[in-house]
Amino acid sequence: MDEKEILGILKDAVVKGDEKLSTETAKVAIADKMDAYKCIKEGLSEGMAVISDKYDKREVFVPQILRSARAMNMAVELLKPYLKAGDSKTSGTVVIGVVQGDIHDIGKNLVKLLCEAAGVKIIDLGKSVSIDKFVDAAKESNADIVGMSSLMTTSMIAMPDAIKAIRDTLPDCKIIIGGGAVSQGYADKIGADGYADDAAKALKLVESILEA
Ligand code: B1M
Repeated sequence: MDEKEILGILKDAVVKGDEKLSTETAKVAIADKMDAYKCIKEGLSEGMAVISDKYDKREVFVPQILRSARAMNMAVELLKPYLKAGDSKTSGTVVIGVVQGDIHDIGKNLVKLLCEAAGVKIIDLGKSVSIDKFVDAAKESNADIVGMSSLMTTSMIAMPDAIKAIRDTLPDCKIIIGGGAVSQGYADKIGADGYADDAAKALKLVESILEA
């Protein structure tokens, strides 16, 4: 199998929600010494994008989406140790979580994965995180950055209050946001320090803030 074929099968495995196929193919990719990040971005994530689109069009429903997410996550777990740390000399602490009322954590987990692979310390608060929890974790860890993710219009509205509460406690802490519900325009509007629309850009953003 060549690289293109492997990426195609990883993508299909996620679309089909086939965890056996996704994990077996991830093992082949590892044995072939393929770039683990490429497998995640150009294989598994592409599959997640296809199934997400089908979900939006009501062509598939929650059970299929959950199977796809599982097929993706299990393959990601196998690929994780092979992610290159890159050339980054960045050090710093980032508190990350999905805002309250929102349990969509697939994208946040990808951001976390890339940042950790680059050597950034991540404190992951998980999903549906309250403002108090963000503030407490940022304070306890003296975080350089707090990253908030939102996939829902009903959860993104917690972000302005969270930004205010974090700034009141830690004025030097930078706040970045991401996730399908938000945009650069929204980040500007609520006074966030940065926005990224994918995990690779989120890592670049984190690195640029930590290096500044
Ligand atoms: Co639901 N869901 N969901 N869902 N779900 C959406 C988000 C939705 C847009 C679908 C739709 O209706 N078209 C819609 C929200 C509508 C809105 O608010 N306007 C929706 C809804 C309504 C719901 C429920 C309410 C459905 C119901 O129960 N009736 C329910 C909500 C539960 C809750 O949160 N309280 C629900 C549940 C679920 C599942 C559990 C089935 C599952 C989540 C599983 C999980 O995450 N563990 C799910 C999924 C998978 C989706 C879709 C299909 C896919 C989301 C996803 O994982 N994308 C989504 C539709 C869609 O997006 N087209 C949808 C892949 C992921 C890699 O992308 O998260 O955008 P994303 O992350 C990217 C970037 O955004 C960025 O980097 C990532 C990687 O490149 N990024 C950051 C993310 N976070 C970042 C943070 C950063 C920087 C960059 O800095 C901090």
